[in-house]
Amino acid sequence: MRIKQVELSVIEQPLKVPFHTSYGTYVQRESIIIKMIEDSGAIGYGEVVAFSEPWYTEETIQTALHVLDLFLIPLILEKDIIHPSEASELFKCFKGHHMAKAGLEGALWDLYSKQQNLSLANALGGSCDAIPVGVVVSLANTEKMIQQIKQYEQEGYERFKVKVDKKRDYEIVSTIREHFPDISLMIDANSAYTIKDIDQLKRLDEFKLLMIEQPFGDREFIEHAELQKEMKTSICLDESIHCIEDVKLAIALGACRIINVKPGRVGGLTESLKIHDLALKHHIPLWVGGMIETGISRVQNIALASLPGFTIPGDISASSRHFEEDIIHPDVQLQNGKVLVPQEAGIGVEVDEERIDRLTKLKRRY
Ligand code: OSB
Ligand code: MG
Repeated sequence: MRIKQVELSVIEQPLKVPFHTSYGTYVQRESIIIKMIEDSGAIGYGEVVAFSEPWYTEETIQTALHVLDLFLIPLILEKDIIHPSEASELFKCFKGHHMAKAGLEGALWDLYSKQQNLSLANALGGSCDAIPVGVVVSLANTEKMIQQIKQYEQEGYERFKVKVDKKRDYEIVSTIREHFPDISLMIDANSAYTIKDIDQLKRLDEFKLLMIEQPFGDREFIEHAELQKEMKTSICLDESIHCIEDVKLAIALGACRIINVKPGRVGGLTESLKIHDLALKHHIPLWVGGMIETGISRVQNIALASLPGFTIPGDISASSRHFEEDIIHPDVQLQNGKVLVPQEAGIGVEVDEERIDRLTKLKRRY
């Protein structure tokens, strides 16, 4: 593959309803859509999943534009690239900025699988046709969270992740369990706790949660290990895992029993595959996390989740969970609690350029 042109579109979409986490509230979503054109005229799409603010990781839309512009795009333009993993090797000369790198690498994976006439899922090594998925319930008053779960249960979701904060964790989880004694339920703390809160967290052991996601800060591997030793409930790491070395560290220390993989956070699909193979070897179940992203990332995430190590339903909700309309056709929909894995070559869906243009605030061509 010889990359002739890269186009970046910064788009902005309002969320259907504000999304509350322990970090703060998201009301609109800015994203960078990457369109890559190869010599043959073939087109690949990727997405940079950084947020506007550096709450979740250090990266933002603006830092991503900066490193794409000055450092990453020049590395791949007019180079012969046989396989997307070569790009992730090239990118290693620049530190960090995983979401910017993953955006480009995603577009290369789309181009590569189109060239090979394979679905992205097959190109990655996945084989199933449909995957069970979960949904995230944002922080709200408890009554509203119960209503949300009822609605999502009717829509067919099989796993429910509830955002909690330190003040209301017990109240939220106990009330949900009273109403839904048997659902597959987990919580995501987004680093709201510290090691001093171990006793408070241990009280949640009685609710048979599927897992507790990222209770402590992202560098607190030792603290997570201490907590995991004291709790029956599995700990899952999200923000802590930036690369395969973080997975090795987590396994060596016993910092978690489950890992959430987000291609953007770990620098792309190639790194996600490495993490997959290592986790499989160590019997660490995986699931694919969500970033309130557009359909381009959603279908990429579905392809990744079709690999055998992804045994827990991920945050791969339908397009309609966050947005009135998606930028892909067909958009992601639930069928009997599952989403279908696209079978066409590449990401396997049409990208709606017209809609992207309507949402675009800034466009750059290289
Ligand atoms: O921690 O998984 C997270 C959304 C924004 C920032 C961080 C996280 C999330 C989610 C995913 O929980 C929500 C979704 O994509 O539906
Ligand atoms: Mg999380």
